[in-house]
Parts: sequence; C-alpha cells; structure tokens
Amino acid sequence: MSAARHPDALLRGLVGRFRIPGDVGAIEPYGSGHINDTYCVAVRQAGAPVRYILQRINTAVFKDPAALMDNVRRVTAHLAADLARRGAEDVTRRCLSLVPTIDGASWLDDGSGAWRVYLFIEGARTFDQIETPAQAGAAARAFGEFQRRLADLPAPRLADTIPNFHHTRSRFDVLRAAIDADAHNRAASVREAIGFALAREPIVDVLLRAQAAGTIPERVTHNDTKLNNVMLDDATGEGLCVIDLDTVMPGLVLYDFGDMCRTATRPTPEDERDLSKVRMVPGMFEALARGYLASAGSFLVPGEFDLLAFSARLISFEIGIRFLADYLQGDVYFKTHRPGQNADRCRCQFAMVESFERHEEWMNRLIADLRARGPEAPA
Ligand code: ADP
Ligand code: GN1
Ligand code: MG
Repeated sequence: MSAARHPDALLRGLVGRFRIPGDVGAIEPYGSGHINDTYCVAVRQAGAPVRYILQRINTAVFKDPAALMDNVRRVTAHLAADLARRGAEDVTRRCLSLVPTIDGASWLDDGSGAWRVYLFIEGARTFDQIETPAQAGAAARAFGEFQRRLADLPAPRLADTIPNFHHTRSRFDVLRAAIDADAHNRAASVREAIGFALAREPIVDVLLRAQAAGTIPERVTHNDTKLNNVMLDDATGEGLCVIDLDTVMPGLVLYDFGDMCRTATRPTPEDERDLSKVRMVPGMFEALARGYLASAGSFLVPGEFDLLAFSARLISFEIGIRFLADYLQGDVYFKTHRPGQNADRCRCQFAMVESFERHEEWMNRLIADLRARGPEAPA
C-alpha cells in the first residue's frame, strides 16, 4: 500500500471531536510505521505549545477496532496504575495516555476510519535503525519490563486483535498460496528468495510445537517489538515508553525477543539493498540479551530460555516471508514508498536469518552464561 495523507479539513474536524483544549496549529504526518496513519497535532494552550498524536487505525489490518481499543484502554490503565503505585515520576511519559473524545469514548469512527488520540511523549524519540549497543540494551530492557508489568493484568484474556498473527505455519501457507497464484507475475523476480523460504519450512513449527507440548507458556506480549516501537529518553537514553500497543495480546515472549533481535542488532535500514552490510552485530546482540534478561530473566522458564537465540532466526524469517507474500500479492498490506520495496525488505530479513544461523551457537552460549549468572546481570 502506498502512503497517502488525509485532507487537512478532515483532520481538523477530527481533532475537534477529542478533548483537546486550545488553538490547533499544524497537523503533519509523523513517524515511519508500516500500518497506521499517524499525525502530529500542534496546539497552543494558554500560550504554551503542546503536541498530540492523532492516529487512524488501519481497519483493513485490525478488523475489530472496538476490541482493539478495549485492549489498549485496559493495558494503558494497568501500566499507569502500576507506575503510580510505585511512585514513578512522569507517569504520562512512561506509558501511553489516551485522550478521550468529547463524548468520553476512547476512540471514534467517523466513517473514514477508526481514530484515536494520545498525549505526545516529549523529550524522547524512536529510532528506525540502531546506532549503539546501549540503545539495544535500553530497548530490550523496556520490552522485558513491559512483559513483566503485564503479567498480572486482570482477567478476562485480551482479545486477539489479529488472529494467528505469529502463527508461522499459517504465514508460510499464505506465502505458498501467493507463490502458486503469482497474481502480479512477480515470482520470477524473487526466485532466489522463494527458494530460500521454501528450504526453511522445517523451522516454522518449532515454537508452535513447544507451546502445544506445554514447555513455553502463553503470556501477555507486545508482538511488534521492532526498535521504533519503543521511545528512548533524549537525556538519559533509557527505554522510556513502549508504544504501538495494537498487537498487545496473548502470545509468546519469544515473538518479542525475536523481533527485538531482528531490528535492534542490524546496522542498516529494514529495506537495505546492499546485503553485504546486513548482519547481526555481536556487540548489539550481547547488549540486547543483557538488557532483556535484566528485566525478564526473573520470570522466564527453561523452555523460553532455551529458544531465545532460535527466536531471532525464526521471527526474522517470519517477517521476511510476510514481506515476500505481500510483494507477490501486489503490496496490499505494508505501506511502501517505492516499487520493489517489499522484495528488498524480504531479502534484508533473509540476510538476517543467515547471519543468525551462522551465530546461533555463540548466541546460545552467551544466553546460557547470562542465565547462569542470574537475572541481576548488569545491563
Ligand atoms: P504504526 O502502527 O504505524 O507503526 P505507531 O503507533 O508505531 O504506528 O506510531 C508511529 C510512530 O509515531 C512511532 O514510531 C513514533 O515515532 C511516533 N509516536 C507514536 N506514538 C507516539 C507518542 N505518544 N508520542 C510521541 N511519538 C509517538
Ligand atoms: C509492522 O506497525 P509497525 O510498522 O510497527 C507490522 C509488524 C511487522 C513490521 C515490520 C500490525 O509494524 O508485524 O513486523 O511492520 N505490524 C502489523 O517492520 O502487521
Ligand atoms: Mg509502530
């Protein structure tokens, strides 16, 4: 899907329907997410500049926005209450805060889509590409902390906002159907990537089997832990706030750890075309593993520890086959900014799979070592 912006008048009308006092200034597209339409809204309140995030939830992807927003409301309220209880400073910088509509709802449907507003978290930013090992450690620690804090989210079970989201077998079947249909005559241009994918079919069931066997438990997980879904504090570098909560639902911690590895150990953009640059940087992985285990090491069970390194390879593969299937289907899911971008994204993820395959023994040894030292290993 190619990126497009909404008319200014429509956006201003929407902002007027949320509890946003003050004089509304510019409304500009914001961020580089592949799914939702995100805008930054500048407002002057009694002379002070304040910003908000206005977002259109992609309802082609999230078919039940009411259930999704119910999840987001429960999760943000739980995190805010936990922070307040622990006397944290700046609670509204450390978890997302929904701004209600004039009618007191957490979102609205205006016929053009499902819209919501968050307070803009100031003095922090997201990164599309990792720059230092310290960032990898900070991001991973924040995602681990996020999982830990949601462990006691009261019942009922969160809604599955996208059924089978990380069901790698289903993702593989979708790819196979897309190859067979070849509806846009693109298969020939990605022959090598298709061969790479088909040759790795045996890995797609590993986590599903372990879950079915009961060696890894279902937990509340984020499920989209790419690096640009955590805000790092400008002043301290700390992983301040986990964002993009649309896929927070029951899942496996290994999905989260794997996607952190995919995005926070690779020194290039996600669609890098020079594949000689695409690799897992060991120093980044080490910092990431330390950061994650510093916050999550205390609650992981042996079956989870054992598959952490493998999850990096599996999730890089899973996202790679999703990009490949979307390319074959005509770029209907992920936003693209140029032709062939999804094919490039796929090749880049597959280069990461190869890099993780080469380093898996070393990654396993490092994790075993950190595990032996206990959860308090310094990050
Ligand atoms: P998508 O689902 O499309 O990835 P995100 O919710 O991740 O959408 O938002 C896109 C980007 O907007 C983020 O990567 C981040 O840079 C920025 N962003 C989102 N929410 C906030 C917020 N509350 N404060 C500041 N920036 C935000
Ligand atoms: C999408 O929304 P965003 O850009 O954070 C996608 C993830 C993929 C990721 C690949 C709901 O994440 O699953 O891993 O792109 N989100 C959804 O960059 O499909
Ligand atoms: Mg995002």
